[in-house]
Amino acid sequence: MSIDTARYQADGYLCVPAVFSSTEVAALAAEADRLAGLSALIHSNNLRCRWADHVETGECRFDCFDPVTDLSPVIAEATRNPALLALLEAIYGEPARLFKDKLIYKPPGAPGYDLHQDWLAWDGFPQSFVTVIVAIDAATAEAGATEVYPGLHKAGCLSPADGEFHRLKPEQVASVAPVPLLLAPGDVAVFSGHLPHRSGANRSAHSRRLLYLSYNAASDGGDLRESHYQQFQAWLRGKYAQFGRHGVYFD
Ligand SMILES: O=C(O)CCC(=O)C(=O)O
Repeated sequence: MSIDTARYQADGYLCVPAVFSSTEVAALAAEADRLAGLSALIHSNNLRCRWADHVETGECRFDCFDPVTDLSPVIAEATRNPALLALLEAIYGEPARLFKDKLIYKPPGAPGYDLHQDWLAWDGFPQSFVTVIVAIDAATAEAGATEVYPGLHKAGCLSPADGEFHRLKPEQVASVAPVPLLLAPGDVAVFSGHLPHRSGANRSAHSRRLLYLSYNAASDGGDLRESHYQQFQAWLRGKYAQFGRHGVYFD
């Protein structure tokens, strides 16, 4: 696999086809189905579950597990895929460490994601943070593929560095045309934590299941996943409490 790291540095993202075989993709799809059936786990008070309203009916539906690797040895194994780790090592010039792991289902009618950067101004949040998308289903424009703004990662953090999550304004990316990350099952995309991105709704008839795996360079904090999730869940508890929701838990 040849990895165009110069292109990654210039654009802030890279797509690599067929990193996962069709057999591996089939195993990931079966795992995604199995996890979607864990009805005792999928609860609005469970901090690992995220929800989104259907764009037409307004129905609130399950959208994402965050984290997911502790539920699934198959998905945990995918985060250690040798070709994926080689891609990250080429970008970093050193080994990568898993920081965060999400499985986004985005069923038909699910809304898109507002324009944002993934990097957050939290204590210890690694500068080397990148996100890897592993396509389980095809990410098409109709299904709401993630769209990135090439080169704008070079501007660094475009929001106040106050520890809050910020949506970006369209005028902050107006100088650049967005590029949809169109992926076939098994393809991978990697993008910088500072690369602005968004997505549209899923207007197709099929779910658009993608793994969103984030990593940091080993020398930039080492193994941070556990401390990240402690920090993230404390932050979530605070947000829920602001809305009077005190019965939340992590399971
Ligand atoms: O799944 C999508 O459409 C976008 C997800 C995203 O931008 C994110 O999780 O940061």
